[in-house]
Amino acid sequence: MGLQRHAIIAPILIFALTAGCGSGELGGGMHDSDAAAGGGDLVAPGDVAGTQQSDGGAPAPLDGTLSAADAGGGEDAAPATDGAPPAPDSSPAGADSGADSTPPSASNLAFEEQNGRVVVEAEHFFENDANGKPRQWYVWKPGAAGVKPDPDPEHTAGASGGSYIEGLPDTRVTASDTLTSGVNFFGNGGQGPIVRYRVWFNQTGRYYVRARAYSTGAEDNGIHVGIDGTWPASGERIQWCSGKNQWTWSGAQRTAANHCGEADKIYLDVTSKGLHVIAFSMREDGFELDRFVLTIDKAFNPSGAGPAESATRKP
Ligand SMILES: [Ca+2]
Ligand SMILES: [Ca+2]
Ligand SMILES: [Ca+2]
Repeated sequence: MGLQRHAIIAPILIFALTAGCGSGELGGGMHDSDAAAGGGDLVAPGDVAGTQQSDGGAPAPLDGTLSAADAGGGEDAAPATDGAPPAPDSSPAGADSGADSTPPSASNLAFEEQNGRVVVEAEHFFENDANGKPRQWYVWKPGAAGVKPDPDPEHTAGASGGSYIEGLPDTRVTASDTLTSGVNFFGNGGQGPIVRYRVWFNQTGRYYVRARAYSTGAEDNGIHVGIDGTWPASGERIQWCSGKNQWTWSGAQRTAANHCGEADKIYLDVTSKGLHVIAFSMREDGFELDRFVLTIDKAFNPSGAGPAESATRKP
């Protein structure tokens, strides 16, 4: 219970999650400190696994309900469906207002890119896929119970829409904790649990990715991004080093030359107009994602909560 009670019990924006809520993972092993991420074997037996998600008794569980879609995927998943699917809502969520728009998960609605930019709340994915791993993306809302183990409290207070997603449980908190590839660390895009978003592009081009995350340590600060089921090298290892203990934007890529990330190296090439699926996959457990922006303007770097969320449309 620790977590939940800290939060501002303000409006319990429970937008019934439906199809998916999960949160995810942060996978990355080799981070700052990390030791080797190597391809280890999936050790971590049962302890870890998503088993924790539904710890009985806990009040208001993180609504990490798995999306019906991926229910079959991971063993861990035991969906805790709590609620009926929300009605699709195209109204953009207020950027900093704390307003919460209904996730378009129950429909085919896609966030629409306009003027070279699209902004999406991380909690508004249409699909939450554990990808067969003992980690899962969960949606945080004020007062949620959380999933253990997880060393830090919730951070809904400063999150846009009062909500964000996190990869849990988090068993690798410091570099001294065991790194188990495939369990609490996923070195490449697409290996770990995935959350997917529908985006409609009106123009093709190279879109730079800026994501807003909350890192409290050295093993919860990396994630991968991909498009249409592919995980290009330019989408691997988005990294956060500075801006600890607060919501911070990054579009930097962790490289051998700079473990803290090289600016503007994270991007996705959109080669056709229309509907595409943007996805984030866990690199390190304990990673927290609030929202993301795709922009053709390389010089654009969001501040604060960033621009208002993009409107949705039918594909
Ligand atoms: Ca945490
Ligand atoms: Ca971790
Ligand atoms: Ca958010």
